[in-house]
Amino acid sequence: MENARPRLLQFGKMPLAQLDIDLAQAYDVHILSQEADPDRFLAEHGAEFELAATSAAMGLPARVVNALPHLKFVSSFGVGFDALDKESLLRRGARVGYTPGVLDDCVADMAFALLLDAARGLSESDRFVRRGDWEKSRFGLRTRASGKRIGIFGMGRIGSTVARRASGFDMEVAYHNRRPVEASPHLYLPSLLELASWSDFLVITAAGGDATQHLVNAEVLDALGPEGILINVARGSVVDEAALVTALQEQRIAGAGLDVFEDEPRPLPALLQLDNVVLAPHIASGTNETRRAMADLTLQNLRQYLATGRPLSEVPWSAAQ
Ligand code: 8YV
Repeated sequence: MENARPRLLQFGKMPLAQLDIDLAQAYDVHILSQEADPDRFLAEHGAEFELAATSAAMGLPARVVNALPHLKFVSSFGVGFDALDKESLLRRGARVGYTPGVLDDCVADMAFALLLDAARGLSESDRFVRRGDWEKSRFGLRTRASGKRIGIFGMGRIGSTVARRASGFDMEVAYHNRRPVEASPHLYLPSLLELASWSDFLVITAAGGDATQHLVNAEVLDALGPEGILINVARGSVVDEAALVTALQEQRIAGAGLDVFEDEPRPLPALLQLDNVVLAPHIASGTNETRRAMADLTLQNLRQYLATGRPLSEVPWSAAQ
């Protein structure tokens, strides 16, 4: 029965080891990154694959799509699809599945973890205690979070989950989005600059990609101002990281909490020197429960594509929509 399993090109190892096992059980999997010479493997075997699997972090570059002339479906583990090469996938006519909806809670939790940490200096205070500084001095006073204004850039599923968390902290909520969200009860501000000026905390939950590249720039950070705190759980590309470093160094904003960076896993070295920023290694969806739910949807998308020709969750620009 070995050969009855559909062939699947997996771009690399998945962010959940069990998913590698699950995929290998259901499919005749070849992991491209584990081939001694991936380019040669693609040249020799690329035409044998109709199915591929990847993650939001790994993405799928044009170089790989172009080497898979019969590619029909890609199942991607993650909600972001900015690293999947849209042009080559559209040209190929391949459909693309992804995993929205199942990670909103954990990503919103992480936004609040970073927000509270950046406001109250939790990570910094941990370093303070471990260094033995408590016996020598008092930890400085920090910023209150509850009751403050939270500005959400990107009012999609994750943004609105952040807004729900904010109500538990008695915060005022406003947002900016390409267009107002009809069902949203919150204040819509028509520009990111206005949102930043209005906010005590500016939380980024907008999708990455060309449309949002560096939208959070020096001007937006100055609008957020010296009491303001920036939180990013979306994509590093949305923020001009060099401008952020300067704003933090010059204390033109009060602080930041970042789960994502322009060049992962390499945050700008200057960030590592600053105490007014909390850094996390892109772990917002990184709980056992959520990663399992993402894995299940990745598998379900493959199964459903094979059964019906359409996955359960398909990226908005996926072929023939
Ligand atoms: C993933 C993410 O953990 O879903 C996304 O778009 O960025 C994260 O949830 C990561 O990209 C897994 O590949």
